[in-house]
Amino acid sequence: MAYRQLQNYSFAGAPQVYRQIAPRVALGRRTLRVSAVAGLEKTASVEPASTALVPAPVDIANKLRYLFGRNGDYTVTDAYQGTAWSVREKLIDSFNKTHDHWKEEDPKFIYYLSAEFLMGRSLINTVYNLGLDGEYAEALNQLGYEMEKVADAERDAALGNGGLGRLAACFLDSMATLDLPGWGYGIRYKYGMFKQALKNGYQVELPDIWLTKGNPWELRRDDVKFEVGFGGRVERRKQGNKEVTMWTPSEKVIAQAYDNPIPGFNTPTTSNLRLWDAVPLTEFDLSAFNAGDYDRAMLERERAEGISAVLYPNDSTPEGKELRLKQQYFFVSASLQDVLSRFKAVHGNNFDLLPEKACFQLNDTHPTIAVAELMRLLLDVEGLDWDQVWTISTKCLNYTNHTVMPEALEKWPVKVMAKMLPRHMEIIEVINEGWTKWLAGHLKDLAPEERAKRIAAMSIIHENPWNKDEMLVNMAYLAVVGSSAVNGVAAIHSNIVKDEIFNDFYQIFPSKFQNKTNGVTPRRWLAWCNPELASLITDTLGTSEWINDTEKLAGLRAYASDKAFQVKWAAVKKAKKAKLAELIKKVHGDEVNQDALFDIQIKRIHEYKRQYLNVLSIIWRYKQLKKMSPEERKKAVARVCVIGGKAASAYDMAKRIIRLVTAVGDVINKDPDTKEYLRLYFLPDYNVSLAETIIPAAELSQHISTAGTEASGTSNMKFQMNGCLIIGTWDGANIEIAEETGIDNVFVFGVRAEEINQLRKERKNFKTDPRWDELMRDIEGGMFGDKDYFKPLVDSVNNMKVGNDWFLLANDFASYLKAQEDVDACYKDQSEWLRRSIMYTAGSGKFSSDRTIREYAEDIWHVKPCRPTV
Ligand code: NBG
Repeated sequence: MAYRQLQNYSFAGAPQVYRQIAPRVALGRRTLRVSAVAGLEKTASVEPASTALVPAPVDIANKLRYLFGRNGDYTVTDAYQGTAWSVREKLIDSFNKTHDHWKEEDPKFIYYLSAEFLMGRSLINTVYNLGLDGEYAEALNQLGYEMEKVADAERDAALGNGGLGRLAACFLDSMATLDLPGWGYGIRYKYGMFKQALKNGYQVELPDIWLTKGNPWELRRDDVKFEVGFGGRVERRKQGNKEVTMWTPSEKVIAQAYDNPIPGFNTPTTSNLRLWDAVPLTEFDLSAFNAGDYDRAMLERERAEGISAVLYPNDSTPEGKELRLKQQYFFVSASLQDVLSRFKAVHGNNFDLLPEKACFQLNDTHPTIAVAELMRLLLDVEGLDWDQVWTISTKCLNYTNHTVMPEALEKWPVKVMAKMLPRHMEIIEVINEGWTKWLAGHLKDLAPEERAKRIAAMSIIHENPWNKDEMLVNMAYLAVVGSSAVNGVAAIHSNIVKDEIFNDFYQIFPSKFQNKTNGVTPRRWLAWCNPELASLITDTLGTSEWINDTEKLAGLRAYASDKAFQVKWAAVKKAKKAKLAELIKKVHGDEVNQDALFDIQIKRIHEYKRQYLNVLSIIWRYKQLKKMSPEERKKAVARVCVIGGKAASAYDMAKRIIRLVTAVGDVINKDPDTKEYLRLYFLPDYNVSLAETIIPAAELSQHISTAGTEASGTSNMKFQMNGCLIIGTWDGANIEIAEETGIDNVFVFGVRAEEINQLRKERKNFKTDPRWDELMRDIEGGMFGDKDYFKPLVDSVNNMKVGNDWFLLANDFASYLKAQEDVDACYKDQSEWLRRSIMYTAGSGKFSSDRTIREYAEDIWHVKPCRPTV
């Protein structure tokens, strides 16, 4: 590429002062191996020396000296920083090789659009995935550090709320591991998921300031920026005999790209998560500053930065917050512009080819504005015709539904949308007009009244059922109409999607609907977080191939009843329990009985997930223990119960549940009669890293949602992989886990999804169990203090004049206690318990996200592996 062009490319739009120094800097760049991703041609005449040539300990010391000014006397955080910045270079080498190859091959790409990516920590995952673990562990040893401790100094990247965001992270790992050309696209939130602390047993939320020490795992792409506009007006002008639409936004920001390389395991492929940061169009309003108006001078910066500042916690309350829509449009627009600009660089304006080169997966409704934005870019910016654009767009887009909770199926008031995105609102109106017209034709055989009813029920724009004066845009309907494929995330959930949530649509387009049962990466969730179990499995199977091919775990079934193997299996679990005990000691100051059954429930706090039901059973256990003689108690199964999870800041009932957990724990853990036999701890600030410590140590885990409410669950799969038994309802992926593990090995209880509607209607007349009544009286009567605070919680499930026990805790209570008794009986027979535990891991092959991603690639994306040559 000519030098001038390079100069223009890199510095277009840069302030004058930078242009003056451009020649020097640009010359400097010529010596670099410039990545294909940035859209630059290679100009390299000199190859930089790879850090692979520098021994790792020296490289770590170099990084500390030249990046941080440290000269010996390192802290653990230093050791982490030096290691991470050193590993980063190897990651970038792999990233560049992959992207050079992909640029050459020009395969079809999958773009995973998600408002959340819950990545957790990167160091361990990166060194293991790149096969550098031995080298860096040794290097750290030479510097006097242990890899595990050093890795602990990393802050979690918590750019997600829970399951949906973590799923996106697992998917990226699998896409890279399977050599699938694909990127994630999202938002680089400055503040991730809030940090949770406890104050007197109540949740308090603190900001997650995760970028203060820099982020070695990202690369800012100064040459990848796009303008994103909001508000303003739409005009039409004649151009020749064509009418063109012009949208003039009243506000504009810049989306600045940051790349986060994603290493695959056992492959040279390193793919990418591109996150967008919002920055102002102009740095600073100098005229306002000169006039002494400092506030105004800063205003644009603040307004822009506000867009990518915080991750929204997923509240149970309906969201109507404009900023959230702004965030959604911001990242979707930048991502689509980015993809189209790369497409055009190779294929010019041959947009009919787009569906063969790109497809987009909408992770829930959050990125659904993509339907209108892709239309707008192709119509208004590229000048294509409506019909052509609609065909292209629907071929490129697919939508995954992740929840049946009506409050999470986003609907935006037409007024809000029209003000913020006037052109998109027009486009959605035209889509809806075409859609409802088409429907009228399709349903022509129905009686007029019935037809009108069906059309109204399927209209993308509809009345707010709670406010007749307000019209809403139903984002899920927009996604269904505007996509090629729609999928649920577990078999039962996909059936609910077809039979209930989108049944009208399913009847019309049955082949559009699919199931893709979730999965989790066996790297992070078994091999890297439980290396002891991983090496036992590898030794036993005689191969580590199971890490890429989890179906091979089935080979463990042959050892499930083998006593010698059970002893080894038990020893690993014991070691992991000791680690969790250490953590409990650190947080709560208590020693726990490490021979007790470790019983865990970790997930977001939500009424449908029923942590409350778990607490009720713990109180019941406590009361039984209290009644026993010391001799009888010795025969009881001791339990250490752990509950962890965050409550959305505005979710009042969830916060009360947390307080109930801590209040019950305060009583139980101090009681000298029972504390040997029962403990309950709330572990604050549940996040990915905490899960990596807790899950390997768990013996029993609780997945006890009301049947039909948990779309899939993914922690259930992580527990299963780590040989943890499950007590659960017939819900989400529990069902498939039970099928793979052997249903008799799972403690299943509770009513079935098909019964729920009827039972809800009859709940008022349901005859509650006497034990339930007793517990309600205990909590209401102040057995755990805070009685006024707990009153609404009791009322929500027990006072039918106030709450309606929507999640049917009372209906499942008795069968839950029975299942808990079965757990105790089984635990007393350690050999049987261990047999089951082994059967869980052996049956977890299906739940690798590699399997899930392979299915998406084959059935929805039609994207093929493209592996760089080493
Ligand atoms: C969650 C569901 C889980 C599911 C994950 C991943 C949202 C909106 N949904 O059951 O509650 O496992 O998505 O699919 O976070």
